[in-house]
Amino acid sequence: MKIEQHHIQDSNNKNLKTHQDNFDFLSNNLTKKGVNVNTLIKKLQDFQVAIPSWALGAGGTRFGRFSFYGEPSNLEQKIQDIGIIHSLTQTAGAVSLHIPWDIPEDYNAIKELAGSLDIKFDAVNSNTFQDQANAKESYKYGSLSNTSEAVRQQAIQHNLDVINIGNKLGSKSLTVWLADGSCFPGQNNFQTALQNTENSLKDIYKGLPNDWSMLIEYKPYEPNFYSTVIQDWGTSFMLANACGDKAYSLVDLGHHLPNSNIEQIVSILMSKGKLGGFHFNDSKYGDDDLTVGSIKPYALFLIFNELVYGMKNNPQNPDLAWMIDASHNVKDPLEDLIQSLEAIQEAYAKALLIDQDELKSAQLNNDVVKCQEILQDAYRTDVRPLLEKARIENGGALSPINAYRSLDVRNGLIKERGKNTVATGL
Ligand code: LRH
Ligand code: MN
Ligand code: MN
Repeated sequence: MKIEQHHIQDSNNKNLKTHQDNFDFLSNNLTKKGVNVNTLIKKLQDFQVAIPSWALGAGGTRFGRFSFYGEPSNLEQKIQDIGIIHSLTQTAGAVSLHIPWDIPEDYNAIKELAGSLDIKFDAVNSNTFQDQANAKESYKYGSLSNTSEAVRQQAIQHNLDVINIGNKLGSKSLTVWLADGSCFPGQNNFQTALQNTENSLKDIYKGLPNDWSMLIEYKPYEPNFYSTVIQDWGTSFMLANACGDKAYSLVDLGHHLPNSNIEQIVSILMSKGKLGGFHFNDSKYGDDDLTVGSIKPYALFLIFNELVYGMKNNPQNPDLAWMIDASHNVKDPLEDLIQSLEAIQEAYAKALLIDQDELKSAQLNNDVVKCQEILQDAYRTDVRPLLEKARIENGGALSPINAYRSLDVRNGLIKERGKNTVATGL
């Protein structure tokens, strides 16, 4: 199923007048405040977020999984689904593959398909948290940190294979997330586990092409519930420094203990030039992988404030690999992703509205009230007409969710693929 331009135009035409009125009102107000609306719209248009290949089927928990039917059953169909999201939102111009869940069979065909849908291949993700069929060694007690040299070698080789796969597709970064850790006190020697991990990462790093980066993701717990080897940003930062200039930390919003100040982490990593990637989601308790902005939209805005500041003031930090890492059990996965993309763009637009010079002078005057007013004035602005304008100028939908529903996309997919599809992955 492919969404044609005229489908989108037809659905836009119904609400174009209301959009234009809302846009004019907002644009006038912002211009009076000194905001360059065109520059802002261009920034929104340039901000593209990768969709992970594992988020296109209905997610599950270990208690069950409920299908929405018509889900993709191979990589080609997954890329087609991203094409649908991208044509409506104009924000999902990249895919992030998880290997071995999504190894391309025909590289040229996959590249051609992605190219025709304006989709790039972003970071490739390795997987040493599950045993693969016919694997010689088991990751039951860890991968890059394992006490067994043979297991570590297998995990290192897997990462090198993933780089090779990504290279054929045009990816430029490898994301490493390890489940390694321990479930009970005494099970692991913390120092040995960390040292083994550092040595293994250095071996992978040696195989990294010059124009690639290695992104090291951290997470405090799960699936190990007593200790995790790369538990926090400090450990990730330490390992990235040990590997070299092309290694960076990756922040996944769900990978923090409750009430962590994620915006401060983002800010410090950027000031050190070591924030390489970002996984968006939201959570109430842990790594819940809920729709971005569904629980703590103000926290997301504060994080974007630091990202915007860092992107402007920290040339030592590279361009970031942005990805949504969310999938849910009770929503149509494509609608879920559309909502996440909207929340990301909204938080970004609001952060761009913050008058950084005014904020700086209020900070220098220790005018705490003014500082808060500046942030909250931006946060309280309804920026949706800006998002709409950015989208429709690029051929996207005024309201991606409404268009998705009025075009009856899910039923179209069910007709095409049938009811019994099973997505691979989590
Ligand atoms: C781990 C994680 C990591 C994995 C993905 C499936 O919790 O965030 O990024 O690759 O989920
Ligand atoms: Mn993640
Ligand atoms: Mn996660």
